[in-house]
Amino acid sequence: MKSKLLFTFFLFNAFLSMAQSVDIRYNQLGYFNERSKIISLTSSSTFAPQSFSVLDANDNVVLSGTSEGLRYWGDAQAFVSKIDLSAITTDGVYRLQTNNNEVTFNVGADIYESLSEASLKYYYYNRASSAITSTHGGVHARSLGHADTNVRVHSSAASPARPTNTIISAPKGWYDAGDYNKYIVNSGISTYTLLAAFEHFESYYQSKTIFIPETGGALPDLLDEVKWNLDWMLAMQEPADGGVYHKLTGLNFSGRIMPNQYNAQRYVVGKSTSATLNFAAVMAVASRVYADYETELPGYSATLLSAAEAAYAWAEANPNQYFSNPPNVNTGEYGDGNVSDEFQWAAVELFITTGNTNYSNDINISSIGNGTPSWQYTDPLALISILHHNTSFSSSIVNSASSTFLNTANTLKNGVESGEMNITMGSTNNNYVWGSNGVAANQVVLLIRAYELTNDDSYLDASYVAADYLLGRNGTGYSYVTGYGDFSTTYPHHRVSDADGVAEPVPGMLSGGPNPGRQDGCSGYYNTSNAGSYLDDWCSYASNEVTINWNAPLAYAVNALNFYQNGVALSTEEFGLPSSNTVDVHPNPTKGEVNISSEKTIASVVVYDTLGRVVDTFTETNFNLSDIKDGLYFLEITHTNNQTAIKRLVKR
Ligand code: G3I
Ligand code: 9MR
Repeated sequence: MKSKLLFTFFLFNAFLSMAQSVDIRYNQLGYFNERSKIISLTSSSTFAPQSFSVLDANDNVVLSGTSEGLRYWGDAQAFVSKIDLSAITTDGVYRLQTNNNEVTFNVGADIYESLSEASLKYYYYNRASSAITSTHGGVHARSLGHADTNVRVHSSAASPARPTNTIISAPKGWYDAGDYNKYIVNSGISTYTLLAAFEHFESYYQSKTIFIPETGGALPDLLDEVKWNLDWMLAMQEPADGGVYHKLTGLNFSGRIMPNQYNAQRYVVGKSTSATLNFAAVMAVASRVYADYETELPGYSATLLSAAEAAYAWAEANPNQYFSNPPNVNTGEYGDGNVSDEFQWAAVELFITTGNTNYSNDINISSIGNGTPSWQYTDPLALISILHHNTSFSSSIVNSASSTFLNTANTLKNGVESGEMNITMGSTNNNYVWGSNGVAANQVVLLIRAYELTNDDSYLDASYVAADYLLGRNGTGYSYVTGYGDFSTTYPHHRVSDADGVAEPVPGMLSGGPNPGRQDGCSGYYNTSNAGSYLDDWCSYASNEVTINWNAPLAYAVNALNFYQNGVALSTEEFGLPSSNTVDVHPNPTKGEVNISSEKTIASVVVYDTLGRVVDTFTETNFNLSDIKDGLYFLEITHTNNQTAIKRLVKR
């Protein structure tokens, strides 16, 4: 009898462990207190709805229920069931228990604070021509690699002014990725994305510090970091004709060594229309951003603009010089046989910066497509810039850009709200490519832009939920960001992280992610599905490399989500004052003009920025803030009876 009982007990346990194949996929950094909190359960076979409980730090059950109906997620060849924990709005550490499984998750307001810094700091770690100091790099300090002051002109790039083997100097810039090469088109979209982040959230980036050697200087840190790459890009333009070299690389990829150990001759290779137009667009954006820093960087903005204009002229004269690797060059190709999108993007940026009709005449709005941007497909960048700088364009251009843009954003939002996995990925074609996590990160950026365009909070909520994908709620359960999450990418195809003798990889790097192409031929992939073709191993350069163009949308997204939520979190308690719904501030968002109405008489209004600094003080109820930076502010409105109300105000 006893042994029969024991047997039943073993059987029961065996059953339990079989049933334990239902995985909990969740955002391993946490969930924002005021936003949706979606958890996904997945298994390769069908499973019954799971009952769940959420326990707080004192083991009190704060929520319980049953997971939603089972759905089949084709991209992962898996079954999924959703748990919605949005009802939990109190900050804290919680445990989610399902039938056979348990995870711990955070709820708070500063969920992305640290990642917002690390995702940007990655660019410092990836600097060419610089030592990484222990002051600024800690355990990841390293010696200088690649001065790049002795670079040869490859025969593919020779010109009358610079024949083959001419020595040029093109220092600085960021290493592209896990390799030590520098490629214009990929640098370009990365630089654009970071500059766009600055343009779109200027007040936030004014004070954002990432502890680089330039911190504390005259420029915001982000602009110092971006300048490191712009300076290199400028050196990639041939002064005699305005054409831009496609890349600066060795003839082959290096071995698994540190940058200072890699001394192979470097070359500038080929000139291409795609690189030259990409350069023109980025330099035009940079010129208008750095124009505000003329005192600090005299002449820099003008230098950037003339580089942009010379590049555009070269591309017009050489409209189809497509790049492919010359026979003896085996580094990344970044080829592109269609440059109509690069033409539109460059014309748009040059027009915004100069107002010159030569550029607007080249814009054909109906030819500009939507979708997710990439190093190869830049139309969506043109749409983003048109919509942010809408006052530079006619209403018919803006309306057309807006409906084209929202078409994509709505598809993405629909994927988040109604798809099997509540993610953007897969909802538009061909998302699971080499660098699919870059696609996912860019899709979060698109949702954020849709929110800014429409003021419709459902886009913002979707962008928070969509970001879960990168941090664990996905087809493998990995947080794809090094150093962040309980189960995160640890062995990226990143030569520095591999060769530096430090066990931990450089933090804050977004891995390439699932890629069913699996071109590296490595064994041990999680599985072979679209969303599962991932391998956390050095071997897997096709799914586990890190790059500047994938980290840029990550940085854009987590910084924006950090910015919005901190605004909410600061709210009234920050000032120890009551809020009020009887006081109305309008318009809100505003371009400058502010009207305040209240049932009682107002004595004064103090305007604070998000760091709590006083920006301005008024005694009137109608005033103008057009001279302050775009961003989030708090108005402390004091009445003559000393009653005070706090109101949020968005300036844009
Ligand atoms: O252009 C075709 C498209 O027409 C077709 O529909 C599609 C089908 O999958 O393929 C497209 O080509 C892909 C191309 O990227 C453009 O998206 C290739 O299959 C794909 O293999 C190629 O991957 C690129 C990879 O280099 C190999 O060339 C990645 O986008 C690119 O991010 C990656 O970049 C490397 C650099 O070369 C070197 N440095 C590291 C970096 C990241 O791994
Ligand atoms: O290490 C290279 C990686 O940085 C590139 O993105 C990738 C692109 O093709 O190529 C990697 O190099 C591999 C090469 O292409 C084939 N042999 C193995 C190399 C990696 O060890």
